[in-house]
Amino acid sequence: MGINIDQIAYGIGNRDRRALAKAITLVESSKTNHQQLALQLFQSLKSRTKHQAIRLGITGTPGVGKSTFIDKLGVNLVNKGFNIAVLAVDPSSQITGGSILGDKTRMTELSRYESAFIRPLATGQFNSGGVSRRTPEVVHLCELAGFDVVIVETTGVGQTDYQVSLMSDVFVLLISPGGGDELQGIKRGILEMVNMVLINKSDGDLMPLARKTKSEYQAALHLFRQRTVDPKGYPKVNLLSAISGEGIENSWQDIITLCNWRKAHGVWNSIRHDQDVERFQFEIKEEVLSLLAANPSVEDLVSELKKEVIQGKEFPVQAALKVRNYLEQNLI
Ligand SMILES: Nc1nc2c(ncn2[C@@H]2O[C@H](COP(=O)(O)OP(=O)(O)O)[C@@H](O)[C@H]2O)c(=O)[nH]1
Ligand SMILES: [Mg+2]
Repeated sequence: MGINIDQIAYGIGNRDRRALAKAITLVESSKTNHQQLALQLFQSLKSRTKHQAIRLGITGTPGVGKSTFIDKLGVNLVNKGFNIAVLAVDPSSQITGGSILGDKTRMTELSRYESAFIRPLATGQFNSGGVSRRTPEVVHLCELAGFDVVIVETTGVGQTDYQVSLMSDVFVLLISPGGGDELQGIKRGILEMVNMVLINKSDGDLMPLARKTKSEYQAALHLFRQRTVDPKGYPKVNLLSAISGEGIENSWQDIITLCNWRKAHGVWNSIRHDQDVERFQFEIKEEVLSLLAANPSVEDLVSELKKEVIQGKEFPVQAALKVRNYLEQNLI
């Protein structure tokens, strides 16, 4: 396949969806020559634009209403004149091997609009919970392509909440109304990451329970130290009915207030810089590990040591130190 980077960059600048789709495929590719081309593409795009989007991460258990929410919020934003990119994952795609139909159909409204771009996240080697190693670059690509809001939907499997929080300006947790048990079961770490908790399905008979859940979450979040990068009152806890649309505009205003406050207080960019450094460090580890995996003598040593660990002849830490010693003597 002949790939013309200038042509793709030009197409992206002209809002050509096919050019953007091609670019995403390139960025997600693990082939070395594709990675080089992707780098060229980023350089080309960065020389043309400094555009920043609002990057929105949405997490919550399957069935809580994330896709319904994104569909409604997206339509609301498109009607305000914004361009929206959605990078979505369908939990069933892990099982069915890549089909995103479930989610596509659930964003039926939004997908009708010219100014909305909905894309399934690649499933692959690094995939868990729908986030791949290159998803942050895909988000960045959409940003450089001029989208005003880039939304990433994840199911929070494994480490994905953390990863998505690193690629988001605003990280939103959707929960459904439930008793205190719900709060007990929630991973504590996530409450430290989120900027907003939306209690979805706050409608019909669930309304009283939703209000109770709201105060429980407010109380739980109160126990955390006020973040210096957030204004008072954040993380927000709001009631939402994605189906009726009740609470969507209100939550969007809270997102805007948070972003504007951060820009006015000089923390908008510093948060992004911190995220970039984290990502850099993560990538170093990945690169070093793949370098080691590609070295036959290291691989032999590692598989030998693995056996010894299993047989109880080596402690895990001791075995790792042996690998380190080997590297010091032979590679570095
Ligand atoms: N009652 C009610 N049901 C909702 C609401 N939002 C979503 N649902 C329903 O919950 C189910 C799962 O929604 P979906 O958006 O696919 O959840 P996701 O797995 O988190 O993306 C669907 O049947 C929706 O119709 C809501 O605000 N109220
Ligand atoms: Mg979904």
